[in-house]
Amino acid sequence: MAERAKTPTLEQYEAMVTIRAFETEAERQYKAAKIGGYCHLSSGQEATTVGTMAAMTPSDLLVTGYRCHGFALARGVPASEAMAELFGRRSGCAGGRGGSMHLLDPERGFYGGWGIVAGQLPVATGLALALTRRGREDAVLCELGDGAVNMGAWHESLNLAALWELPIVYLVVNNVYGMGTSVSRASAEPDLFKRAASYRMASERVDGDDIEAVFDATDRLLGAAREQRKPAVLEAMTYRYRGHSVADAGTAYRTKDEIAERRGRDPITRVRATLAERGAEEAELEGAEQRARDTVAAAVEFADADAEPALDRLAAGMYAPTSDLQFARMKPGSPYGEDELVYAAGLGA
Ligand SMILES: Cc1ncc(C[n+]2csc(CCOP(=O)(O)OP(=O)(O)O)c2C)c(N)n1
Ligand SMILES: [Mg+2]
Repeated sequence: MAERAKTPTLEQYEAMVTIRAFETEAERQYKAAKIGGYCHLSSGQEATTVGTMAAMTPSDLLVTGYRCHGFALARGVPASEAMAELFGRRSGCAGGRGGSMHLLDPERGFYGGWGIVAGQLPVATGLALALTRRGREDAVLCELGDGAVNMGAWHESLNLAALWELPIVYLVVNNVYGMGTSVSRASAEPDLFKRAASYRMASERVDGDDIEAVFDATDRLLGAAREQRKPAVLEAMTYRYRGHSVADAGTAYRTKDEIAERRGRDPITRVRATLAERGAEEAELEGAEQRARDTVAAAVEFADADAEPALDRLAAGMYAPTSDLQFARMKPGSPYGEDELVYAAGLGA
């Protein structure tokens, strides 16, 4: 395999700045009513996002929760297609029918964007099983929040992944809070990575604002997943600057001092300083920043000009092509169906 450039690279810096600019613009567009539904921003978490994505190969698979804009961008989804999805437009990466929480791009190995807390874990675990059944030497990276580790699906998924030796890394993005409850108030074992021990699974914690540390840990764990089918948990310690969603000011459950203190050790500023120390010219860094702004401005222009999805696409992709058979089996009188419609009978119809 070709030697990879040392992290952080200028490209990774540009990716981080692009994510920050994208999120800032998404909030603005939401408040201008161009974006509907929910919208969760990841500003502050860019080192975790870009560092983990840099360790994935093109044929690895990615599954995330709903705070997914940054992951989609870092995985290679064009900003125009991600923004069009937020706008609910037809060129959006989910056809304009998923919105902010359900970004999707299977061709780039990105299987969503999931709105139900921990709902992505069984899906990701199943994908890892599919990889082994098909004899592929790839791995799944499944992102989840600190709030998802108290859900049943977490335990069920980790148990099976360990038992069946599945090639999967569960990335717990610990940004200190769920919607408004801190990890220390929600988790009896607040060192979340330690919970993997219940399943005899490898796990570690990393400074999620240190892109080199994030990349190294993810690279190592994904490597073990691919080559030795060793699943793992990686807990990345980071912080979200904005509220839980754009509807939350984010100040009712944490102090302004705390937010200011975290902003004071911003991961993007850290990467900029590292690159400068290693010899990057100011003009190169500013060039990356300008390209990021241009990319996001063009994405908004693209999304705004794009059409809404056609009405007849509303149910497209909901059922597999074999679903006619499935429904025929459920019809009254079929071997698997009811003789009469139970509901209607119950109602005396
Ligand atoms: C099953 C389920 N319960 C509740 C919710 C509402 N909800 C959305 S996000 C969230 C908190 C999740 O926090 P965390 O996992 O830490 O992720 P973060 O938002 O910090 O990225 C909750 C309770 C949901 N979407 N799904
Ligand atoms: Mg959280």
